[in-house]
Parts: sequence; C-alpha cells; structure tokens
Amino acid sequence: MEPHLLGWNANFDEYFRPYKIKGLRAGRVTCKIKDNYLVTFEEKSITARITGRFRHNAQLNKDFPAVGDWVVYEIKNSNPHAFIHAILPRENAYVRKLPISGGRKLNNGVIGGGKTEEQVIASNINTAFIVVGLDNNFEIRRIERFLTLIYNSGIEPVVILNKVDLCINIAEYINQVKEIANKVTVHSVSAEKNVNMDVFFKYLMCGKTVIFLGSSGVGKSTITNFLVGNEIQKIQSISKLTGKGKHTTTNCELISLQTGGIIIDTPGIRELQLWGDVEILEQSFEEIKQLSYYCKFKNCQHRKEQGCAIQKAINDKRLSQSRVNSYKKQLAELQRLDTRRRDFKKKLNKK
Ligand SMILES: Nc1nc2c(ncn2[C@@H]2O[C@H](COP(=O)(O)OP(=O)(O)OP(=O)(O)O)[C@@H](O)[C@H]2O)c(=O)[nH]1
Ligand SMILES: [Mg+2]
Ligand SMILES: [Zn+2]
Repeated sequence: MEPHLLGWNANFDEYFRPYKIKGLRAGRVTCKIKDNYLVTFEEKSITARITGRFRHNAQLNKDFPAVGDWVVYEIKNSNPHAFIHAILPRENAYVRKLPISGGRKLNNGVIGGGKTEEQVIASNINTAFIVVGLDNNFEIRRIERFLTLIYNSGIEPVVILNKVDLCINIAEYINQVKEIANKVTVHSVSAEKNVNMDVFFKYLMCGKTVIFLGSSGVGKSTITNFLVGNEIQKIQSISKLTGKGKHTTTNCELISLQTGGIIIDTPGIRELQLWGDVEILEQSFEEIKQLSYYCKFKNCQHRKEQGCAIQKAINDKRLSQSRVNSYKKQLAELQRLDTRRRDFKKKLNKK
C-alpha cells in the first residue's frame, strides 16, 4: 500500500527527513498491546517495541506511541521485532484523562483522584464519529462529554445514530442532538440492515483517518466491519498480537480500507473523564457561552443572580435546566483538572 493511502503527507515527510538520512524507516502504529506495537508500512506489518533510550526519555503516558502515530523504527537482523526510535509529531490526538491508579473518589458526580495525566487514545485523525445506539443507549449527556473531548483534540465530530432499524421516532433523537450541537452533522444509520451506510464514504476518502467512539455495544465494530467488508481481516490483526480473536473490542485498532480510507475502531469505555482547558466548553456549550455575555455581572455563576441571561433563557424555555446543569458539571470537572494539572507539573519539575 502506498504511504499516502495510510495517511502519510508532506508534513510527515519533512519530520522524517533527518531519520531517513540515517537509514531508518517510518510506519504507522495500527495496534498496541502493552509494550507491543504493530507497525504498518507499505503492504506489511511488523511487531515493534520501543528502544531503551526511548523508554528512558519518555516521562508521561503521552510520550509513548499510540495507535495512529507515525513512528520511526529500525529493523535489526537478529531480532524478531523492530525497534521504535521516535514518534513523528502528531497532527492531533484524541485524549482523555488517564483513568488508572488508586485513590479515586466520586464527589458530586465528578471523579477525583487517580493520576492527573492525559492518555492518548489515537492520533492523526480527520473525523471522530460519536456512535450511539437507538436501542436503549441514547444518552445526550454522554454525547456532550464526547463532544468536549473531541473539540479539545481539534478533530471534526460527527454523531452517528446507529440501529435505526430498532427505532420509530428517529427525528426526535436527531432533534435532541441538534439542540445541544446545532453545527454538528448527524447521520442515522443501521449497520446491520445496511440503511444509509453510504454516508461514511465521504469521510473515508483516500488517506483520511476516522475514529469510532462510543459505549460498548453501540455498533462501532459492526460499522467498521461493514465498511471493511471483510470480518476476518479485523480479527486477524489483533490476533497477531494477542493470539486470539474477540467480539467485544478490547484494543484500539487501525484498519486501512482498499479504497484508501483508514478506520480506527475503539473499545467502548464506561468512564469518560474529561481532559482539556476550561475554554474548550466555549465550543461544546456555545449557546450558553453566547448567552452569558448578556448576564448583568461578568462573574455571574448563573444561579440566582439578578439579570442572569441564562436563568432568563431557562424561564423562557429557550434553554433546558439539564443542559445548564451539564455545563456546570463539566466546568467544575475541568476547573478541578486545571488545579491538579498545575500541581502535577510542579511535582514533575521538582524531580
Ligand atoms: N439491530 C441492530 N443491531 C446492531 C446494529 N449494529 C450493531 N448491532 C448489534 O449490536 C451489538 C454490538 O455491536 P458491536 O459492533 O460489537 O458494538 P461495539 O460498539 O463495537 O462494542 P464494543 O466493542 O464492546 O465497544 C451486536 O450484537 C450487533 O449485531 C444495527 O444497526 N441494528
Ligand atoms: Mg467493538
Ligand atoms: Zn448568568
């Protein structure tokens, strides 16, 4: 496969130049399981690990290769796997807050504790599909959280309402999404019954990478398999690293289509912890931000203050209370994150 079909472009060419002179190669990470990476170049995939020096220099989770990364690697004759020397600068990355480690508490619905670090789920992405199932899965507050994370990553979000075959009031759901994100494109499809599935093709042009996000069971892999048109291919590359094929997706995986588009399928995660600056809410809660300019007080908390434009909008039924609650909750979460990130940075600098 030609590199440009895998998403290679002039920027990567530029970044790669100093390594190329040294005889190193470039490939894209298609799968990652613990310390093992599957790196694809031209027609082949090779398993790879990072070099000792890479490990020594990597401090944070984001310093390690992720699915979608273009990496620089070396093949040594005596070794069964390749060695990754570097990651070429990412054009963007879909990140969330790293959910692992102890000491976590639920406080007012906000998860605290754990490490204050970002986790790169995947990188170098053109479109992020938030997939929801029109069975029992539809949850508008969850879509809002995905939108905040996607805006923070600088990727274009698109909402996919899957399983339309199980739903009679599709328009109602589309309206609910439009109410919270009127600029975001919404498509309703059925991967299983092949309804409206051609909407994906315009996002999957040559060299364009898309990612499927959403809870477990919404149909991300079913959509992926439909687009790949070949179920075996998907199971194969994961089994190359784990030795087994599975139905529920457990790892991110990048799959390139014959037609030139690239898909990243992800596992459905239960906890969606936000990552990003507070300012990002100006995008995911744009209408609230716009209204807040009309509040009488600049530092209005939109509770019971006099002249609060947001309270007025709620009273006039132009804005829902639950949307505002959701905004306040995300705001509190990001403000907490901001404090913790600063503490974490201080600690790192002391080391
Ligand atoms: N009725 C109906 N069922 C569907 C549709 N798309 C997927 N499903 C079913 O939904 C179930 C879950 O689909 P998956 O594709 O495995 O879901 P996923 O989002 O990949 O889930 P995880 O890998 O666990 O995150 C499967 O039993 C599919 O057959 C659809 O359009 N209509
Ligand atoms: Mg899956
Ligand atoms: Zn106000």
